[in-house]
Formats: sequence, C-alpha cells, structure tokens
Amino acid sequence: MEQLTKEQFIKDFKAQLHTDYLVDNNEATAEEHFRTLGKLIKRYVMSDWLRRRDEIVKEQKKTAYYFSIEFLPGKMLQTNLLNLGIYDLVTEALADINVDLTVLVEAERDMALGNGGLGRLASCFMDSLPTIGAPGFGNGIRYKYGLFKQRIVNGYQVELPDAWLPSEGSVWETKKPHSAVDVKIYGSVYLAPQEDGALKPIYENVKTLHAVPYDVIQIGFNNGVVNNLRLWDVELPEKYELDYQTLADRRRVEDITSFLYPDDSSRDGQAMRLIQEYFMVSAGLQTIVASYAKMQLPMAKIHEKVAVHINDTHPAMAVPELMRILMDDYGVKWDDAWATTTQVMSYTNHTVLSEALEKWDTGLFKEIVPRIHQIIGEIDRKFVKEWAGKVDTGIIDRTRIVQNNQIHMANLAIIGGHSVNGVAKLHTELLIEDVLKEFYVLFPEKFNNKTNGIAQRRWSQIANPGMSALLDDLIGKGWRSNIHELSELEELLTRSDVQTSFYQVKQANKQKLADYVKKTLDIDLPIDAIFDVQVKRLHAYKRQLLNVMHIIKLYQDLKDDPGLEMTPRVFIFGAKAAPGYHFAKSVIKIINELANLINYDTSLNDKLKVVFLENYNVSLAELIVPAADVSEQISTAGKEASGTSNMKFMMNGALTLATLDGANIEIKDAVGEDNIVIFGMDKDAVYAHYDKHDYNSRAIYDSDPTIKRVVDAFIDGTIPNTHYEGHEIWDALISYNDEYFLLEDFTDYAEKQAYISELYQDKPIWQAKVIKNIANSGRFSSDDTIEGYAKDIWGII
Ligand code: GL7
Repeated sequence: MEQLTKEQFIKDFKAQLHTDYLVDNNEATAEEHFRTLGKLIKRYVMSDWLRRRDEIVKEQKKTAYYFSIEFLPGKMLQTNLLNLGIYDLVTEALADINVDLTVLVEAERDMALGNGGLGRLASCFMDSLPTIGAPGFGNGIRYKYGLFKQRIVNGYQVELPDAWLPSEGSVWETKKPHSAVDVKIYGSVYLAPQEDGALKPIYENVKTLHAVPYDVIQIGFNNGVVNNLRLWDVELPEKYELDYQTLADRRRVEDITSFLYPDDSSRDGQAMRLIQEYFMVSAGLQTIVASYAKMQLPMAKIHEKVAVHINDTHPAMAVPELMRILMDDYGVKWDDAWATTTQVMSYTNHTVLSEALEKWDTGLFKEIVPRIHQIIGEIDRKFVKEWAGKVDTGIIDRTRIVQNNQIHMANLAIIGGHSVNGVAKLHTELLIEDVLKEFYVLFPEKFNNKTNGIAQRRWSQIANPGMSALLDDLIGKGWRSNIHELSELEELLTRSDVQTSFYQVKQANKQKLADYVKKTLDIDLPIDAIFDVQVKRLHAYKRQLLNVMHIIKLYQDLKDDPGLEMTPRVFIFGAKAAPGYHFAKSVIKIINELANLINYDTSLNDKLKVVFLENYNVSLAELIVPAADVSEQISTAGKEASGTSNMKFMMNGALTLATLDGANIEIKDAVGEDNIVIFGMDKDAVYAHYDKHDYNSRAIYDSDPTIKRVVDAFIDGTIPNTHYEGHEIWDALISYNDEYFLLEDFTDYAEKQAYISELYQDKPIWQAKVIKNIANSGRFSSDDTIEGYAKDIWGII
C-alpha cells in the first residue's frame, strides 16, 4: 500500500463512516467503527491484491490451493493492521479522534469455521503463505454458523448456534458472483459411446447448486503480498429454480453452507456432510482448472502450474473430481488425467485415531455423486490390478479404496496423490510404522513429515504486547520480522533484572485474565498462584480427567491437613465437547462441580482454585495463553498427532508439563530436558500394553490407596451433583479398564506436579526456564512449516 499518514487516515476514516452509515465519528457505534476500519483496510490493500492476481496470471506462477473443510481465523482486525504495518499509526490516529482500538477489536466477531487445531493450523498457514510470498490460496466453505457457542448451565455444556456472520456479510470478504460455478449432485449418469470411441457421461435428473465464492483477504507481513482464502456459499440457480419449488426444498439447499459438521448421526445428516465436501471440492477445482485453461497450456500438464492440498480426509474427493473435470470437461484420456492428478494432489494426515479417518457408504456416494462413484470404482479397480501379484493380496485388500461397501477417504487421498505427510516427527513415524504401514510398503517415497507451526505474530505480538515490548528492549525489534532472533535471549537467561521483567509481564497478563474471570464468573484468582492451564477440545485421549484426578488429590490433601504448605494453584480449563460425545460432556460437568466445591471452600485458604472458562475460542486463547505458567499437554503418548497450543504456550513463557507425545517431543528437543517437565509412559510403553494386552487398571486401583481414594471420589459423594457422571467416569476408569492409561500415569504425573510447585518457589531457576522456552520457540513458526510445504510438496517457491 501507499505510505499512509495519520492525517490521511483520519480523513479516510471519517469519510468512510459518512459514506456507509451517514454518521459522525462521535455518534457511531463500535460495530460501525469496526466495519469502517475493515473496509478501509480492504481499500488500502486493493491495489496489492489486484497486482498479486495479475502477477500470478501474467507470470504463470505455479499456485497451491489448500482445501480444508475448516478454517479457524478468529478475529482478523489486529492481524491485518499488524501485517500492513499500520498498527501503531491507526491506534494513535484513532485515539486522536477519541476512538479506542481495543473497543473495535471487541466488536469483531470470531470467525470460528473450525473445531480445533486442524482448523487453526489452516488459518496459521493462511497468514504464513503471503508472508513468505508464496502463491498459496485457501479453499473452504462459508458457513453461516461457526462451531457452536458454548454456555455452561448448572455445570452442563449447552450448545447455541454461533451466528458470527452479520447480515451485510463479513467485512473481510469480497463476493465474486462472476466467478460462480454450478455443482451437480444426485441424479444418475451413464456413459454413452461416441463416434471416436470415447465415452461421454450423460446426466439425468441431477440437481444443480450454484456455488458463489467469497474471497477473504490474507495479508502478508510487511511485504505487500495479498493472497486470499476462497470460501464458497451456495445459492439457488435461477436457471433451475423449478427444481426447488417448496420452501423446504430451498431451505435444504441453503443448509448446505449453514453449519460446520451437521449432525451426522442420521443418514440425512451424512448426506448433508457429503454434499458439503463435494460442493467445496467441485466448486474449487472447477475454477482452478478454468483459470489454468486460460493459460493455453496442455491439460495433461496441469500439475506444473497447480498444486492441490487435501487437508485431512474431508476434501479427498478432489482426486476423482479433478479426474472428472479433466476427462469429461476437457477431453483428457484416463491415463494422462491420472498421471497429472496424482502429481497435483497431496494429503496431510492429522490423526491416528481410526474413527477420524472418514469412510462413506458406497450407496450414499452412488446416490449423491454418481459420476464420482464411477470414477472411484475405476481408480480402485486399476489400483488392484496394478498391484496384483506384486505384493501380498492382504495388503491390497487393506489399502484399496472400496472395502465392504465403504469408501475409505484416506486411502483415496494417499493413492491419488504424490505426498502424504504427518504433522510431527513422532506422528509421521507412527503413520509409517503403524497406521499407514501398508501404504508405506507400496509408496515409501510419498511419506514425509512437516511438523506443525503457529503464526507467531498473532501469538506473540498481538496476544502478548507486554512481552513484545520487553523483547524490543532486550534484543531489539528484529525478532518481530525474524522470529529466530528470539534465540538472542539465550545470553540473558540468568540476568536477574531480565528475569524480573519477564516475571512482571507474566503477572500483568495473569491479572488481565483474573479480571476477566472476575467479570465473567465472579471468582477471585490470586495471581501469585501458579496458573496451570489446559485448553483444547475435550477428548478422552487428551486426558483432562487426569488433570482432574490430580486436583482431587490436592483437594484431599488439603482437607486432610488444612495447614499443608502448598504453592497456590489456579487450574484453568477451556474445552468444547462434541455435541454427541457423552463422556466428554460428563467430564465438563465434573470439572464445573469440582470447581464449585473447591472455590467456595474457605478452609482451603485460596491455595486451590479451579475455573472452567466457557466458549473457548481463538480470542479467549489470546487472553489465556500469555497468562499461563504451566501448559498441560498430557495426552496418552502416541495419540496427539502434534498439538499446537503447546507451541503457543512455550512462546509465551509457560513451562510445558507433558507426555512424550506429538510435538511435545520436539519442544523437549528444542529446550532440553531440564526446561520441560516430562512424565508418564512413552509411546513404546503404551504400545507394549497394546501388544501384550496386559494393562489392568483395577489392579492399580486395588493396590494403590492414593489412587483408589482419588478414583472413588467420583462416586462417594465428594463432588456434589454428579451422581450419574461420576459413575460413568468410575466405570470408564475401572470397569472398562481405563482405555487411556490414566491410572498408570497418575503417580508420575502427581510427582511431577509436586516438583513444579517446588520449582516455582525458586524464582531465578523458574524464570531462567521461562526465558529458555521463549528463546527457543522460533522453530515452531508456521512461516517455516509452510516453507517446507511450499518447497518440498507443492514446488511453488
Ligand atoms: C488435529 C490433531 O488432533 C492435533 O494434534 C494437531 O495438532 C492438529 C493439526 O495438525 O490436527 N487433528 C484433528 O482432527 N484435530 C486436530 O486438532 C481436530
């Protein structure tokens, strides 16, 4: 953008307010101020955005498209101001006209088009791609409702719709009706032989959806590069309006882009989900291929200009859909289409949990996407034929796409692409050795690792201005553009004035969080206590329950001996449970009732507090992460693919209490064993139990009185109002043999927690570890991660 002055900005801002709202600055609402600023930002970057588009077309740059069913950007105002290099200027200019930027920030709604780490990672990548100057664009769905809004009522999770999208649309998006395309679903298709011997698909009784793109600006950090995230919305095609005569018909179409993850416990819900996946994939690919076609290059070489990334299995239909477009719309022969498609496609696996690897009923495919169903059948047939006789038939049976009338989406993504990556070293190892080992036999060259990263600007400069100012003082401002300069802190670990400064910043951040807790929950948090935080989706493998068990133990210890010397602790939870995940919801209820029990028990003398913050989301994370002393990353080893909050906490100077799982291992490698607290079984120990079938939680329970007492607290009335949930948990731990090994890991966990309490008392030692963590956090920048994708997988830089 052009050089901007404060005066010019103020003039622009007032003029825009007049144009849009016919209002003077001092009368406008925060919402009006926010939208006005958003529009100005878009205006300022418009020329960069257009130039970017023209440059890609003119120079025929190879471009990557990141297909993801989830994006979780949170708020964009601060990121956009920062990346544009006008954060300070705008803050000051607004202050001059009595407008407080923080109020505008509050007015923005979180864009929560995702669940957790997977969607957040996609958004970190959207920030990093333009920042490293790479031509990389997102492709997803413009859901009207984001992930549900969580309220806690009587300790229970209640889910409310998250209507994040204002009726005027998001200020960051631009609707592009001229780029709309039609997507066909349902009906039937048969192949009619043509004179030249080719087969032409003839469709009958299809339903046509009109896919309209909204492009959301993605501004690179201080480099004038603007990419975009393309989100697709559905509209009724006027041409086919007779197909949708009743209001119910129309609503059903509109619903396609209503919700992220429609309830898929019914066949109708599953159909909706499948339509979403196809809708996003087909619309995206049609426009990508059309813009490639304009280059007048051979269709069979599209992989030289286009890379499509399949983020998790949801967009895996990109493989047959590209085949369809190339063959049916552009007349490319199967073998050529297949050769280029497999070079275009690449896939990231984000989990080892088998329930998360999508499988679809073939009947549903045949009904909703009949042509895709045909193509998948053919890909599968050719795959089996190609490998027959070369490898064990068992391997073919287990790696093929269609098995027992189910379509295995991961298999499709792996067979149909040239790259499969895991998201942390251990995770990639597990894919190779276990989860996808038979694919590794077939395609060893496809496998690679790309450890996750975080958009460090959001998680340091924006979320933690106090720490950022301190870093500027200590090592200069260079770290703001080159995060690796944080390593200069290594020289300062033991300087006591530096330690004190970091301590003060942390205490100020804790105070800010404490103020929020006071305001929202009316609980007083002592900021000299250790703030011990576990924020993430609620899932049994993440073991929030292990944390709870430890809190119960501390509670019991204090009740036994009210005079007990103990470093005060504040345990902070934030977690949404999937609406249909019963057990997870019971854990939420337990946490809330335990919190009620503990927080109002004056005999505990403020040594223990427990808070559950409702509606955990990106914005709340920006408040919580900088305030943490301890970061709980306690999943059963081998289960958490990577984790990314672990990286955010580290960058903000929390000590990680962790199992050797996911990226925790790489954090340990970065800071050294002394600067992280590791406990529990490693992956080999966990796998040994799987192999030997020798785990017996009841035996541990029977033989260890401390554990028995803790576990019994779930059913002996210790925690009020949890009769049902307590029994459910007790059963999971004892009757059903504790699937995630909480009992086995408990003793070590509790010991390491005690060690942390002790350590925290020794400020110089604690602070040196804090600074060591910050100093080594630069390696988890998503700029670096995405550079790896861009170079090794997509070949775009
Ligand atoms: C996840 C993994 O569980 C998480 O460990 C990883 O950090 C993240 C991004 O790679 O992907 N997989 C998944 O399905 N969700 C995740 O957060 C929701």
